[in-house]
Amino acid sequence: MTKIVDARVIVTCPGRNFVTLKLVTDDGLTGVGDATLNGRELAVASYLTEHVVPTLLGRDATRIEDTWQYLYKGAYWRRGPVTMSAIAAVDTALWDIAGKRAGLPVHQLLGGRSRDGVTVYGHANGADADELLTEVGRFLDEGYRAVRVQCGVPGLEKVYGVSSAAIYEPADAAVPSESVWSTEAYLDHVPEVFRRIRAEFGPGPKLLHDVHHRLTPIEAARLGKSLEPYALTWMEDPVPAELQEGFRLIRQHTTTPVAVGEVFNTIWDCEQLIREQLIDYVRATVVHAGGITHLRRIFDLAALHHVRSGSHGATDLSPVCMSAALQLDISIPNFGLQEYMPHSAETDAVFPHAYHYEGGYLHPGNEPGLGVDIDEELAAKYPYRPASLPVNRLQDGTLHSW
Ligand code: KDG
Ligand code: MG
Repeated sequence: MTKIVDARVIVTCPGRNFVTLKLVTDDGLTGVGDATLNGRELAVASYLTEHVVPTLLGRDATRIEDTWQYLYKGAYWRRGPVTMSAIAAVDTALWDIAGKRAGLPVHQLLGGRSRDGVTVYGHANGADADELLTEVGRFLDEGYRAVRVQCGVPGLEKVYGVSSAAIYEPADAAVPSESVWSTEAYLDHVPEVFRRIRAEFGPGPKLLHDVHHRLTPIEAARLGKSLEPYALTWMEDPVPAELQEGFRLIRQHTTTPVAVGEVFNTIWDCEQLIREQLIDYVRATVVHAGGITHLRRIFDLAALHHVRSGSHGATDLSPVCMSAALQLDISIPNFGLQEYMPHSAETDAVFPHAYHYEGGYLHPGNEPGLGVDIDEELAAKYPYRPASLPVNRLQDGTLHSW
């Protein structure tokens, strides 16, 4: 038995907000877990501080599964992003400690490497198709094999995923900013953008597109059909996924592969999607889906049904989450793709990490544990700043999914 003797919840804003849990054991090991929930950071920090930390002190750090069950079943109130992000942070930190105790990277505890590197996709975007083509070319020159493509839509001032900023950051104001959306303008524009990309770069690059939950199933079916000639690797979040059956309708109409899951927090959010093979990629990730323990459960179920992983990796997931996600990516049999958007230099300095990018792949490194830490002294220099995700309205003012 090795006891947890300290548990610190660290909130820091090196360019954007992150919540990190750091656990310390009586034999001097430390472990870190990401608990960042974009725009709702303090809710998870408070859940951890008030309700979780008091139950951790004195607990056996080697009992990872039991601790997960204790926090999940013991709360009585199951699921939900706040609870599951808090559980994820504890679970991730315990895996980190287990790896350090064994002197092995966590992927060695998960069965070892199933591949040599983790194929990642980058984000190319442009205000118009010309700008976008230049960006796609830049990613391909940097060695990326897969590129997510987002383009401005004529007549719409702001479109999800399109920005001139070097670092992706949608949480742009303390009180949510608002943008205006037209499904008609969007559906009219997107196929031509992909036609131009394939005409310029040929069939080689894997192309992805994020719809960001904005369509109905029949609209998504139409989009998928119109994109079939351009052979996308996936169409992401075509519809909000609360209604899992909604995906059946999309499936009946198009062979464009479907990816979904960045807002999922348990296996129950995707159980039907996976079991009925209504999707091709499940994009849940460590921090929001209950940690390494629970995400591996999701990926194992997915493997039975020909569904691959496609973990979320936006910049609002800290390098701690990325380090943990890479341990799973490199080891599971049904890996698909990993999203990768480099963090700012300030964030990288607060979270020194062993993973690195090379020629289209991320490599988790071979450090014991997760291969990541938080510099607490530096983190303290960046106090929390309120920041919210935007909301989206139709042209007549109706609130729509963002
Ligand atoms: O916090 C929300 C972002 O992580 C999300 O908008 C990013 O859709 C996203 C993606 O695919 O990375
Ligand atoms: Mg997305």
